[in-house]
Amino acid sequence: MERVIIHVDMDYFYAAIEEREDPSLKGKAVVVCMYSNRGESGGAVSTSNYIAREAGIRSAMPCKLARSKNPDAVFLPVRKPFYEEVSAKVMEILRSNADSEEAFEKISIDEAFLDITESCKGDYELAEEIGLRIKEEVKSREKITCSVGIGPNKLIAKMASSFRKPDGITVIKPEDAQGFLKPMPVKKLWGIGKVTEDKLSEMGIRTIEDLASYDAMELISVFGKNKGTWLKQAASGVDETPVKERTATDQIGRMASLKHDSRNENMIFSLLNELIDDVISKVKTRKVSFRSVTVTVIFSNFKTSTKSRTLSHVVDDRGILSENAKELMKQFLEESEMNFRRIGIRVDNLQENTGQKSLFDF
Ligand code: DCP
Ligand code: MG
Ligand code: MG
Repeated sequence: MERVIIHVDMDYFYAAIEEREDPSLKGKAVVVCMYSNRGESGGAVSTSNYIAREAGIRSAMPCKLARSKNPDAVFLPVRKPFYEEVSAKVMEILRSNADSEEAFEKISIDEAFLDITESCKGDYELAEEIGLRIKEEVKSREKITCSVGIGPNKLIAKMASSFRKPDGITVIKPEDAQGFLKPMPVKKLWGIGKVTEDKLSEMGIRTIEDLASYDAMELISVFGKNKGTWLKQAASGVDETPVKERTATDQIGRMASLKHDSRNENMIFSLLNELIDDVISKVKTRKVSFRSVTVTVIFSNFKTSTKSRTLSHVVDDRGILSENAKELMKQFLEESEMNFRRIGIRVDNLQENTGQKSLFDF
């Protein structure tokens, strides 16, 4: 039987929770900000409700800029642990609607895939009923809305859920998948980043249809075998990766002292490189991927400070680890004047590699 997959993404998640908690926010522009340790001026927007988006306020934008776009908006600080609790409740509702416990995959704090092939017996009308039921259940129990996408694979389901937002549902049958993707700009293809988008643009490829009809060998010659093949398949609406929960485990980290307290970059970065090697070799042995990178510095006065980064997807790549770790370390060097005593690096949000290549391995 052909698969039927649902993707659910919560609407303006953090801001929606804040609205729910404080009804006086209803009707106002709400912006949730991640303030840096430099206070309000250094923060970036986590998310905003749809009223705030009308003024052009977007995730990752400096809060200062957001404030200038709508001075009347209500700015609130992120309360991540609380949002995690709400997320856990939502995820339980979603999981209970999948074919089985295992036919469920949470991919971020506010999104998950559900395989519902068995429950709907491959029938898209039944699938839509399940989608509507999920929306209803989330709304009545958690008082927030979500958008649902249904399709023959994860790629189509994911792209369908963002097609009508907020509070939408989009059902794409297998025979409609190509037509659904065709007119979209390539950057909308799930998994395509800015670099790839620019490269494709140079090649004259603008829409997903352009990409789907492009010569596969040409794509392979430009992007290499894995990515070239993936681009061609994804643009044609093909994605065979299974819905499978990746079990989160602990973390992998290493720390070491500098030979003597110092701010010497060569010394710090060469030790950091050794630590990266150690961590990556453990990552490879354990066959896991990670989604966040944390760098710790213990200063000569024993004060400890950490900086983390969450990546857009899970990886087990040395280059990406190294690039992020080095950038974080550079920030430490720029922001502090004190000598470093010890440094550490850690990866977490670990997921077991499924053996099957995911979209993001390319
Ligand atoms: N988030 C963040 N920083 C970003 C992007 C997102 O902190 N740069 C957080 C806040 C979001 C949550 O993750 O509420 C979920 O991200 P989404 O991309 O799903 O965005 P929203 O749920 O906020 O809005 P949408 O209705 O577009 O899904
Ligand atoms: Mg969302
Ligand atoms: Mg999301």
